[in-house]
Amino acid sequence: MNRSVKTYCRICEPACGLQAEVRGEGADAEIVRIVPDKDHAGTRGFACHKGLKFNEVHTDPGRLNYPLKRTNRKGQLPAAFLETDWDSALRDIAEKLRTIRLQYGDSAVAGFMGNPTAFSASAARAVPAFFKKLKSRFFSSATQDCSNKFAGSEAVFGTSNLHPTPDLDHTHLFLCLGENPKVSHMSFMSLADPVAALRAIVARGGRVLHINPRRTESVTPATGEWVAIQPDTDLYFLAALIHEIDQLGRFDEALLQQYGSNVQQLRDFVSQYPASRVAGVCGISAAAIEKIAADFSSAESASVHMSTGVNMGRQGTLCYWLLHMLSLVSGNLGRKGGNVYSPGLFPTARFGRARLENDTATIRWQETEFGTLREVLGALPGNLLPDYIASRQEPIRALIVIAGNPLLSMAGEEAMRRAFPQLELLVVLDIYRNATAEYADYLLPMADWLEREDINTLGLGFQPRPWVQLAPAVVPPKFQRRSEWWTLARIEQLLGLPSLLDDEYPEPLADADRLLAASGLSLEALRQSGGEAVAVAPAAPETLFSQGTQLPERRIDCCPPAFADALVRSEALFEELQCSMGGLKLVNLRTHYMHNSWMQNIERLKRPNQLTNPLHISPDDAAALNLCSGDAVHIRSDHGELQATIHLDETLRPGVVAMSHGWGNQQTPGMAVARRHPGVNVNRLLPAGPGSFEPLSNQAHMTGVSVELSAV
Ligand SMILES: Nc1nc2c(c(=O)[nH]1)N[C@H]1C(S)=C(S)[C@@H](COP(=O)(O)OP(=O)(O)OC[C@H]3O[C@@H](n4cnc5c(=O)[nH]c(N)nc54)[C@H](O)[C@@H]3O)O[C@H]1N2
Ligand SMILES: Nc1nc2c(c(=O)[nH]1)N[C@H]1C(S)=C(S)[C@@H](COP(=O)(O)OP(=O)(O)OC[C@H]3O[C@@H](n4cnc5c(=O)[nH]c(N)nc54)[C@H](O)[C@@H]3O)O[C@H]1N2
Ligand code: SF4
Ligand SMILES: [Mo]
Repeated sequence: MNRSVKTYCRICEPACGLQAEVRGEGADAEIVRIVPDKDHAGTRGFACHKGLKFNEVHTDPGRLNYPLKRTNRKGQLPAAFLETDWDSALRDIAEKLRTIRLQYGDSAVAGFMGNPTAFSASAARAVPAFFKKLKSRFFSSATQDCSNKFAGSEAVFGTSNLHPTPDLDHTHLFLCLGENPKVSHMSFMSLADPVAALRAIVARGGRVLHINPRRTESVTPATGEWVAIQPDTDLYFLAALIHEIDQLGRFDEALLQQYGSNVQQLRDFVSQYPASRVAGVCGISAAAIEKIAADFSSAESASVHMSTGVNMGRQGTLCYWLLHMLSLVSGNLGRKGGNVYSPGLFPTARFGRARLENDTATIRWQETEFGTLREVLGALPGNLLPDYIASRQEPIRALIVIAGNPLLSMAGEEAMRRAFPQLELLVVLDIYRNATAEYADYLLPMADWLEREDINTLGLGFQPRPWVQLAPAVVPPKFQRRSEWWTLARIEQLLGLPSLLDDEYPEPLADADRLLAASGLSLEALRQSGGEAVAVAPAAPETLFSQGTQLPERRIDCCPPAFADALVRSEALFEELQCSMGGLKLVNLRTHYMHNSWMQNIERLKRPNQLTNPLHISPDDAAALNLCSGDAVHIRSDHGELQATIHLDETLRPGVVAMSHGWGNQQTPGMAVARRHPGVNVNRLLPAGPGSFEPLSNQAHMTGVSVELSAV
C-alpha cells in the first residue's frame, strides 16, 4: 500500500502544497509520484510541472551521491574525482581551513551562498551563521537578483525586511514592472497561481499594466496590457509618474504629513523628469505616461510591484525607492487594494531592523582595493568574487560554495576560470556536479527538499494569504546525501567552534520555533499536525505603519540622504541613455523549461524547441541586419562575446534582444543531459568587476547591456 505524505515545493516562491505518494518504509522508501495538494490551506491545488516532476531531480542518475575528492591538478578540466567518506573529507577540509586561517587570517576564507539556500529554513540560517562565526568574507546570489530591494527598503523604511506586496485580491489597477508572473511565479511575493490573481483583476473590471520590453506570456486580453518600455529606464518612468501625479495635485498630503520626511527633496528630484522629457528615453509617449499617472492616482485603489527586470538595471535601489514613493504619494501604501505588509505569523520587518548596522539606516562604507564599498546583509558584490581571489593585497584562499553556480549565474566566467585554480581550497556543497564544481577540491552531496524537514519561513512578509507548514522529510536522504546545516556544524566542531551538533538534541529549525511562538504555534504542535499547512489570519493593511516601518516615529524617508550620490549619477545616466538610443539592448528571458542553471539535467524539460538558448530578436531588427531565423550570429558587447543562433520573436520591442541564462554547460561532465544540450552562457556578455554593480546595493548590472550582432 502506498502512503501519502504532505509536503510543499521549494523551487520557487509560491511554495506550492504537494502530496507525495510513497511506497515502502525507511531506507527503502521510494516516491511513486507527486500530485498537487488540493486541500492545501495556502495554495489550494496549484502547482507547476517543475514541482510535480521533481522526483526526476530526486532520482536523477546525474545526482551527486557520495563525497568526492579531486585527484587531478587544480584547474585541469575535466576534473577527476574519487569517492571518499564523509569523515575523511570533513577532517581534511577543516584542517585546510584551520591552516589557511592561521597563515593568512580570517578573511582568506569566503563563502558563496546560492539561491536554493533561501528555500531551506535550516540552511538559510546555518550558512550565513557559519561564515559569520569564521569571520569570513561572504558573497551571495542575492547580489545578482534582489539586493537592491534590501538596500532600498532599508533606506526608505529603516528595515531591509519590509517589502509591501500588491494587494492583488482587491486592487483596481496593478502596475507590474520587469517580471513575468506566468513563467516565473513572482519573487518577493509568495502567491500560488499569480496569473489567476491577474485574471481576477481584469474580470472585475480592473486593469493590469505590464511594463516590460517584451510582451510576455503574462500579457493576454484576460491578464493585462503591455506597455513596451526601453530596458534600464524604469527609474525615469517612475519619476515621471510621480511628478505628473504631483502636477495633477493628487499627492496624498495628509498621509505624507503624517508619515513622510524629506518630501520636498522627492518632489525636487522627480521634477527633473516630466513625462515630456523621459518619453524618448523610456520609449513610451508622454501622453501614455501622463495617462498612467492620472489613472494610477485616480483609481479607487492601485498597486505596484517590480522584479528582476528592474532590479538588474543600473539603478535598482532608486527604482525600488520610487516604487514605494509612487504607492505612498498616491495614498495606496498600507491601504486595501494598494501595497500592504502581510507579516503572517511573525512581524519580520523588525528583523531587518535588528540587522541594520548601528541600528540606523546609515550605510557603513569601507575603503577597499576595489573602491568604496558596502556590504548588503553581510554580502560583498558577487561581481567582485574573482577579483577578490586574484587580489594582490588580501586574496581569498579558500571558498565554500553552497547551492550556487557562480560560474554560470554571474558575469565574469573567464575571470572565474582563471581565479578558481588559484584557490588553495574550493569546496562545493550541491545536489549536482555543476559547472562550478569542476574546479572543486571537494564536492559534498546534499539532500534535496524531498529529503529534509522544512518550514516555509521564506514566505514571511511576502504572503498575501499567509500560511505555515512544517513538512517532514518525505523520504530519508538517499545514498550518502546530507544536509547543509549538518555539514557546516560538523566542520565547526572540527575547528573547535561552538556547534549545533554539541547539543544533545540538535534542532536546526530552532529559529523558526521562536517565530512561531509569536502566533501561539510551535514546531512541536506543527509536527503533531502531520505536515498539514495552517492558514494564518492576514493582517489589516494599516499594519504597515504600526508594525512595518522601523524608522523613528514610524516615518518613511521620501528621499534618503544616503542616495545623494546616486541621484547625481542618475542624471548622468539619463544623458548617456539619450545618446545611446538606437542600438540593441540585451535583456533576460526565463522559460518554463529552465530554472536558473540547475534544471538543465532534466531530459523532460528538453523539448524539441528547448535544446539550446537562442538569441531572441524582433523580426524588424533581424530584417535590418539581414538575419533569418536559425542564422548563427556573433554577439559582442564591451565585456565579452559569444556565438548563438537567431530566434525571431515578435514579442520583443524592436531594439531589444533577449536570451536565457543558466546555459553554457560545454564543460560540465557531471550533468550529462545538460552537456548534451549545452547552450551558451549569456553572462559572458555582461559587465564584471569594479564598476559593474550598483554601489548602493551591490546588485549586478545584468539587463539593458548594449550588444552588437554580426552574421557568422
Ligand atoms: N521557470 C522559471 N521560474 C523561475 C526562475 C527560472 O529560472 N525559471 N527563477 C526564479 C528566480 S531565482 C527568480 S529571482 C524569479 C524571477 O522572476 P521574474 O523577475 O519575474 O523573472 P523573469 O521572468 O526573468 O522576468 C523579468 C522580466 O523583466 C523584463 N525586463 C528586462 N529588462 C527590463 C527593464 O529594464 N525594465 C523592465 N521594466 N523590464 C525588464 C524581461 O523582459 C522579463 O520579462 O523567478 C523564479 N522562477
Ligand atoms: N543573465 C542572467 N543571469 C542570471 C539571472 C538572469 O535573469 N539573467 N538570474 C539571476 C538570479 S535571479 C539568481 S537567483 C541567480 C542564481 O544564482 P545561483 O544560485 O548561483 O545559481 P543556480 O543556477 O540557481 O544554482 C543553484 C545550485 O544549487 C544547487 N541546488 C539545488 N537545490 C539544492 C539544495 O537543496 N542544496 C544544495 N546544496 N544545492 C542545491 C543546484 O544544483 C545548482 O547547482 O542567477 C542569476 N543569474
Ligand atoms: S510554481 Fe514554483 S513552487 Fe510551485 S510547483 Fe512550480 S516550481 Fe514549485
Ligand atoms: Mo533569483
